[in-house]
Amino acid sequence: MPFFKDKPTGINRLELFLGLVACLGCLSVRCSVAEGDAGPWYQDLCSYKWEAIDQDNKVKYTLKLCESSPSTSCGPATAVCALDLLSKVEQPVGDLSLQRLSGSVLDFNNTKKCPGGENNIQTSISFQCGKTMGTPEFVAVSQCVHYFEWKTYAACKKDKFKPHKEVPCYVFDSDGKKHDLNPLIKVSDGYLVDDGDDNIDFYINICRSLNSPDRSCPEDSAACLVTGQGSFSMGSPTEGLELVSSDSLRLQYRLSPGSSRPDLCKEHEPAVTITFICPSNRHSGSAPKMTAGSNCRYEVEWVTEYACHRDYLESHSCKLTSEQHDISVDLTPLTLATSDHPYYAHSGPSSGPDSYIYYMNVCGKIPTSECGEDPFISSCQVKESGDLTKVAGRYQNQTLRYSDGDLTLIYPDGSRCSSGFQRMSIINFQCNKTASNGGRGNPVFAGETDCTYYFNWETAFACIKEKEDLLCRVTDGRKRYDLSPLTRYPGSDVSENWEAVDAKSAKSDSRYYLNVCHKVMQTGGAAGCPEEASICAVDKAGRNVSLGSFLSSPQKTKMGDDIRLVYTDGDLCLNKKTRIQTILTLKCKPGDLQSAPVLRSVSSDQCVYEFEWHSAAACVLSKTQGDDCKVEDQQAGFSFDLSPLTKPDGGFYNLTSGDYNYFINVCGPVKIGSCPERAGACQEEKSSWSLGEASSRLSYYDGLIQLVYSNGSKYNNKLHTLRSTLISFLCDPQAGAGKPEFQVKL
Ligand SMILES: *[C@@H]1O[C@H](CO)[C@@H](O)[C@H](O)[C@H]1NC(C)=O
Ligand SMILES: *[C@@H]1O[C@H](CO)[C@@H](O)[C@H](O)[C@H]1NC(C)=O
Ligand SMILES: *[C@@H]1O[C@H](CO)[C@@H](O)[C@H](O)[C@H]1NC(C)=O
Ligand SMILES: *[C@@H]1O[C@H](CO)[C@@H](O)[C@H](O)[C@H]1NC(C)=O
Ligand SMILES: *[C@@H]1O[C@H](CO)[C@@H](O)[C@H](O)[C@H]1NC(C)=O
Ligand SMILES: CC(=O)N[C@H]1CO[C@H](CO)[C@@H](O)[C@@H]1O
Repeated sequence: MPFFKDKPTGINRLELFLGLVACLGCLSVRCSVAEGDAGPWYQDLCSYKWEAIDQDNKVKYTLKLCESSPSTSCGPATAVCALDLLSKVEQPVGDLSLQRLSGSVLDFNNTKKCPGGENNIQTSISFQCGKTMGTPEFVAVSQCVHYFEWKTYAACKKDKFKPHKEVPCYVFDSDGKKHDLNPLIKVSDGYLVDDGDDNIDFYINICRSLNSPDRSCPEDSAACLVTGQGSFSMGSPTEGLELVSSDSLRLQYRLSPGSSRPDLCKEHEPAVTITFICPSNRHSGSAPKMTAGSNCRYEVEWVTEYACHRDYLESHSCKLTSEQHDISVDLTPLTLATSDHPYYAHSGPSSGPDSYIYYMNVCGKIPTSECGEDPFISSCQVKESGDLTKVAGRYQNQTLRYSDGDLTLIYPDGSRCSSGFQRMSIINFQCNKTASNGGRGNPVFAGETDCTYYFNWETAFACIKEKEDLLCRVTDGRKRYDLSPLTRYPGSDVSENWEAVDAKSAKSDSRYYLNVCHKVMQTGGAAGCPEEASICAVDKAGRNVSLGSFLSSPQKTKMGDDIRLVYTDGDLCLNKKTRIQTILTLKCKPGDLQSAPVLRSVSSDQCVYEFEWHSAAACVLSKTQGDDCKVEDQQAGFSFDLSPLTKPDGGFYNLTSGDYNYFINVCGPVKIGSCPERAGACQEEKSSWSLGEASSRLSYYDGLIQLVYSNGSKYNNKLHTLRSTLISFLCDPQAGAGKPEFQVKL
């Protein structure tokens, strides 16, 4: 049954897709390579003004590293300007002319003495080798010395991670909260943007040029269109990341000056806008998705947790709470008592002269006094040959961070190294449900850079329960599927579980609640379901049985085009030996995201439940259009012909909604009464309006088949919007030709 929508704004996406198709057929481009002027090793950082915020003291710092850099508001002679965010008083804390570079530490002295101290006010920036341009991080202020730490490729030896072009990749929001996309930057290669088009590939990197020798993208490109004809730059990083709102950020790429525009862009200047969105919940991280692309202007949307402010990702305790961080992590079971033996890890060849032992605790003092009695020492470095000990980190100002899947604990404030930097330990926790030591596991030394010590630690207490979402997609050659539109979340539009229908008996003993790639929500009839269950049966007696959990991604079936999602590890079956599993077979049903799954069979031992689900979410992702009331995509393997629905000789489907009668035809005009000529849909009350000229151009978009009629009669508003109509078709083998239903009028 087709239904239709009267909607003036539904057509952009379709026009944009056409633009993409028009981009094919092009020539290769050469780009000019700008030579950087010789300068200090941190020359690449000179082009920008940098900011850092001391959240505790509410001070905002602005940094101007070089003469050529943009000035801070303290004036052109100031290298570091400190603004007290509460009093709004500004103060230089480092002069450009009083700079001193010793190794990787850059100091800016000031002429003023520290009140009550010996030394002058000054700033000390400790650089470390990093893979990206990085950001200055405020570390501490002590005796009027303002310490910053900066991990940047500029500080690496032999230009190890130096890109062709990179721009600053962080931003502060109006609350002074930092949003940092540096972790998303790829040192080599990039991200494939989900554009739904099989004929082209669109690659992007974040804030940095793509380094992708295989795809021969122009050297400076950060967005690259790869077609059968070649690879074309659609833009380079030119400006840094911008803030759009507290939960969205924007990055724009333009062609670098001097490089020529690809022929396929004709007179249009290529431009790429990437919008990063902090998901409203911990669930919705996704791949970057193209939302528009015409005339060489591309818009990409990316939902990622890195777009969220860091306070959302981080805590300074041993827990991340679902209230503040939308996720529950609790490492306190790892904390040792004073009578326990400390955790430890070795570095270097065991008992060699450069061998160290690191004693550790998690979120607490190590139960040993090798590094002294300071009550906050949580990481202690002991040289095995000799009595050299150093504090490698304290838990007092620790940071626990969870972002797009990584859980790290950072212990700062260890003993100062010769650079002035305080030793620091960073532990990367990984989930291992069967870790040794009763699930606690042990730290393993992973490396050291400039007084920062890295450890890996597999433990059962780092198993994050909500990690599932990234796995709800299926890729099969060039065909892509995504079941996540079926996932239900608390607080979203539809915040109830799916409930399956029992095909065998209408008055079944049990009700079946399920979710897709996610746990069942413990609400409504599923309130008593086991927490881990992704599908749960509740019988008349109120007993709730897990029929399986989401532990593996959906797969394409070996035969046919169906998607199979298997939930395993449910409750014990009747034999009390094996566990129940559920097989969901999803079949493409264009246009239908509403239908529920149907229970098809239960094995006699009640160990295997099989459901079938007809849904548009199981249709191949594609954006295609076709003429003559037909649309097909051979690669994606579909073909639709709606011409049998066309009523000949201006015939129509008739329906009534409110005070209006509507007459519509499919892929052809209606002829009735005073309806304007050529109208494909017509609205009638006392007089008649065209809701759009008939068209036979059919489109397919991720399982939805749509027909747009535009250029209808003028609307009664200021802009005199022309009325238009969007007809969506829902596949229903039983319906025959069906009849239209009215949806919304906008
Ligand atoms: C800072 O400058 C003062 C003189 O203005 C000088 O006495 C002091 O040694 C300098 N400090 C550093 C660390 O360069
Ligand atoms: C470190 O933690 C202490 C106690 O929680 C706090 O008073 C201090 O401001 C913190 N320092 C920094 C630099 O965060
Ligand atoms: C988990 O830890 C156990 C014990 O150390 C080890 O045998 C196993 O290989 C680990 N599993 C993974 C997936 O690393
Ligand atoms: C359309 O349907 C309405 C209500 O069912 C009816 O009153 C009207 O006569 C029909 N119009 C035509 C042209 O069939
Ligand atoms: C709408 O009408 C204008 C002017 O007649 C025309 O240029 C345009 O192509 C029409 N749009 C469509 C989608 O038919
Ligand atoms: C709310 C509810 O009824 N929960 C029950 C689910 O099933 C288990 C065992 O079958 C019971 O222990 C719960 O009380």
